[in-house]
Amino acid sequence: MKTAVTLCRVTEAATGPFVFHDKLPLGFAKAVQHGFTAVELFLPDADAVSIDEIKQLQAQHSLEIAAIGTGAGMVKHGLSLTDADPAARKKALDFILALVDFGAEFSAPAILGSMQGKYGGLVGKEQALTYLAESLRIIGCHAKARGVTFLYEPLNRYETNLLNTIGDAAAFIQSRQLDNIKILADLFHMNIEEKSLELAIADNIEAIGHIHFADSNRRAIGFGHTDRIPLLLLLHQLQYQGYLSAEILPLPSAEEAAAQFILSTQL
Ligand code: LER
Ligand code: MN
Repeated sequence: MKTAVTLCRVTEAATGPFVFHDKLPLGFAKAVQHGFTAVELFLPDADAVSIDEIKQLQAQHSLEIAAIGTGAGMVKHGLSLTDADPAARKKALDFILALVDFGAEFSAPAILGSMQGKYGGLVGKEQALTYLAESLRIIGCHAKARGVTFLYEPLNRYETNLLNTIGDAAAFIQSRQLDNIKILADLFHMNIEEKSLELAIADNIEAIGHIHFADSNRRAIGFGHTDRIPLLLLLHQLQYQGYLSAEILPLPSAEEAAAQFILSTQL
């Protein structure tokens, strides 16, 4: 199974679910030491790190780039695709498109998580879902032209009130006829929202492009109460080809979280 570890360079996300917060050369070195296939990058914006620097680190360490997070648009700049203000929505869209371009340099999809925002106030639910679909249509098309997919991540109810389950996200993508959008299945959110992790995955495997492989308490699996064996057996049986990515808390320490994560991906 392909594995990725999160490298975060966003100071506002210092307490977030990311394993390593070191400068990238050290983060890449630690990813290799622990035996990861790839890194998942969480950066302040598309201009924060040069493409050449990432390409050089990739070549030096033989690591893939699994995905690019866009959440800094929310945590740093307060941007969301469902903002009531059209100028703010446009800024959010441009922020994401720039990260799609950045990721495409490494064949890596970008992710829409917290930048999907929430409905409320001046924006009702239907209107917010329409804003979300309009943006995903533009982003999916933009990403396709650059040879990458785009990942949409349903979040738990405490982070968004738009789409909380994998099934609802898959139905939304299908009913709105959104092309080139895959679902990011984050087991932490799913542990809150789904009846069964395995059923949600099995029912929607064709739509799932990436997995945040986290335990119920957002630590590495084995540090909470998720049973990894049925999950791994199912993913093997379904011939899941995407990444299992360590978007997890660096607890009890980043090193121990990374080591446990690698163990947790093995049958
Ligand atoms: C992002 O991948 C995620 O899972 C969100 O919880 C971030 O807010
Ligand atoms: Mn996630």
